[in-house]
Amino acid sequence: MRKRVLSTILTAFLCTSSMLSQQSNRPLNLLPAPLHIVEQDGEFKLTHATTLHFKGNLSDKEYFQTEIEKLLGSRLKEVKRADKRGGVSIITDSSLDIPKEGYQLNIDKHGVSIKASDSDGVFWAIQTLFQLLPSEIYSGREVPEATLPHLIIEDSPRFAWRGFMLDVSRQFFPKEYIIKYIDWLSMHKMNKFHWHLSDDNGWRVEIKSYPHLTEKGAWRGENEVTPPAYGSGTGRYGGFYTQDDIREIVAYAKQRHVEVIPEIDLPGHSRSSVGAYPEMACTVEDTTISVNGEVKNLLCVAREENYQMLEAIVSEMAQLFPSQYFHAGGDEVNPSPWTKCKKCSALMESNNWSDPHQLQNHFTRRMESIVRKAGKRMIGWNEIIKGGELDSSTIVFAWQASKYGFESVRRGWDCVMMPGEYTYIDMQYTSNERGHNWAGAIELDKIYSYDPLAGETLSDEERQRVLGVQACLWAESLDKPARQVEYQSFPRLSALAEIGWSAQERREYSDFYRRLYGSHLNRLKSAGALFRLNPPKLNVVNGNIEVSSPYDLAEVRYTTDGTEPTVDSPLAPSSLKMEHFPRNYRFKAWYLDTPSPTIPLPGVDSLLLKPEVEVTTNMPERDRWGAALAADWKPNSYFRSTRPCAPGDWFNFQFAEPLSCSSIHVETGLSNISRYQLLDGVVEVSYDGDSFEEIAKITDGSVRIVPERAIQQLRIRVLAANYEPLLVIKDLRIEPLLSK
Ligand code: TNX
Repeated sequence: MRKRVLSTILTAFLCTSSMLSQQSNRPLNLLPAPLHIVEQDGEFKLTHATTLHFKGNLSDKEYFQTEIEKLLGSRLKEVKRADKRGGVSIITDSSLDIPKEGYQLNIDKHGVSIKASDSDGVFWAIQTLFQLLPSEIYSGREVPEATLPHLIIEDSPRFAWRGFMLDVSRQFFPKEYIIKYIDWLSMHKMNKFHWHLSDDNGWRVEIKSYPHLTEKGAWRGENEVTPPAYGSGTGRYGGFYTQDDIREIVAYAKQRHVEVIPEIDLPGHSRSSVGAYPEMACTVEDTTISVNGEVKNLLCVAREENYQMLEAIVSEMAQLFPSQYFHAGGDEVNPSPWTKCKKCSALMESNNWSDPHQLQNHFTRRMESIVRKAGKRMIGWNEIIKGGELDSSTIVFAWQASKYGFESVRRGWDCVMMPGEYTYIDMQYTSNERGHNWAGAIELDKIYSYDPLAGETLSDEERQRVLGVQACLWAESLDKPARQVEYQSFPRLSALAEIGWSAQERREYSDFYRRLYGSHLNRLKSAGALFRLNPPKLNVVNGNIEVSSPYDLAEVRYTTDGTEPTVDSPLAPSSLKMEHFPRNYRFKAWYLDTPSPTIPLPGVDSLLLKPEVEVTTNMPERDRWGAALAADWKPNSYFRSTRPCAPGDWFNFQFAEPLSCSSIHVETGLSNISRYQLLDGVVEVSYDGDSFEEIAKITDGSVRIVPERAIQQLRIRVLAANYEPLLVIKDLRIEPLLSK
């Protein structure tokens, strides 16, 4: 038999036919890339007649059989001894010399053999095996038989912590949705689900001893204890998980080898709990606005009853979550209310503290002992290393930068790396897509390029303390469009999975990209996950538009009239002559029926008109965000009111000369996260400089208007409050008259 030692790096190449085929074929396109793989000629057929010899954790057997039954229509017949004529043998044996979570997988004419020294290893081997099967293994649709390629794989993870955090406070995700995520994590060999269960905008875990936390604290709205925010609008918005829900999710995750780590975010980001139990806050009339725009969002750290309450909460949660870890938050505390609070000030004085961070450290130390008493190890966001020492068992989550992780391991604490600029998948992919951007845009190659150990020389011991890596998905901008949460996640989580699992020397972006487009997107699709497809790349050279596809044979379609391309729009050739008004070109790629974002030609913003204009408003202005900023033609400076908008408010643009144009895009609010928008208003124009007529309604932040002739003024008029702390008005985007 011809044997070839192959690295997936050399062999994986894009093969569209395999992407679309029903059978698992080469290239294998395993993701995350395994440590060692030897591909061999030949195939083994998995059929109804294949037997199963299993030694190990019965939950793994049950999982395997259930999934195989969905694929083949029946379970494999179980036998006492491995069937040499062609069976599946799965053996867990702690005396085997196989690293933790690692496995050996052999497929040859005798069948499939999986060996591991622990049950995790068996489960990850099963995930590899599933990637070798037709993608129906993920959709649960039946196929008559499945072929598996002959091969030898030895595999084990680079890091023990391969995590994903989901914020369910800013937006609530129902139980069924969390369950889907658990499946999607486990298919990527990701093993930690960090569940951000409380924040300013909602407390999501039922606590029997403090029922108001969810009865009141889980709901936002006009007359609720937490004000509307992040697209929650005027109605009552929210939800929570009952203790039964939690037990169900935790058990489901356990069977999929995903550990669920709960977080309640304290002592900042506590608007929802303080709203439910106001006595938990300092007794000051506090108007401090937190980074996320909330007031009264801090617990009093000097109120002794708070610690009794937290002890009760933590001990209830400790029963629900078998994980050894408990995340108690600690991020973004603005200590100003503490400095105004008598009790907190007295605590500082009696300890001779001069820095409010010492108050936070006091809180952290108290939480450490509460968490320890409940039998758990505490985790906190990297701010907790500021105010003093910590218990040696505490784990630091480095989110602001890797350097905080490195500092932690040098000071003796374990850390998990999740620097915002690489692993915060709430960031937008590119500057014209939805998402946060405080840590920059994070395209797929950017997240993939992250190496948690790069940039610092660590001793062996320090390196061991870097437990791994995690992606975080904050939910402020996930309210729309539907399933934006998946769009933000995939395929960036696929990249993160590989950072966590694959040896650094096995990682190469173009190889990852080929495996992703060659097979893995198809797996995601079968598993029911929406993903963001890389858009085509465009270049304008000497009047020619050059179009490069995101992957070979991708369908790229385009329009020339500014409308959204559809599957019926013409296919774009790789080079086309520019024959229309540049701003009216739109391009879009498809992967099967999944579209990429729509891309305009680069550089066309420079064609927008910038006429002389005077702006006025009745709304109070603040120095740094005055009305004039809505007419400086700079996209990143704009008007911010100092209060929520109210009926009757107006904002006026008076043009120095009558303005002729083809259209005007009127935009309120921040486009990337759609906050501070006008949700009920009108746009009026004045052709004669005197009388106004309504030309459009604004119900969703922005609108494009097409004036009939030259206009002298444009006015935005507010009809209703926006239930936001303020209103943003951005520069008009004025399109010149069409030449074609
Ligand atoms: C920072 S990350 C936060 C969150 C926000 C996030 C938005 C962290 C510990 N705090 O409250 O949701 O930025 O990206």
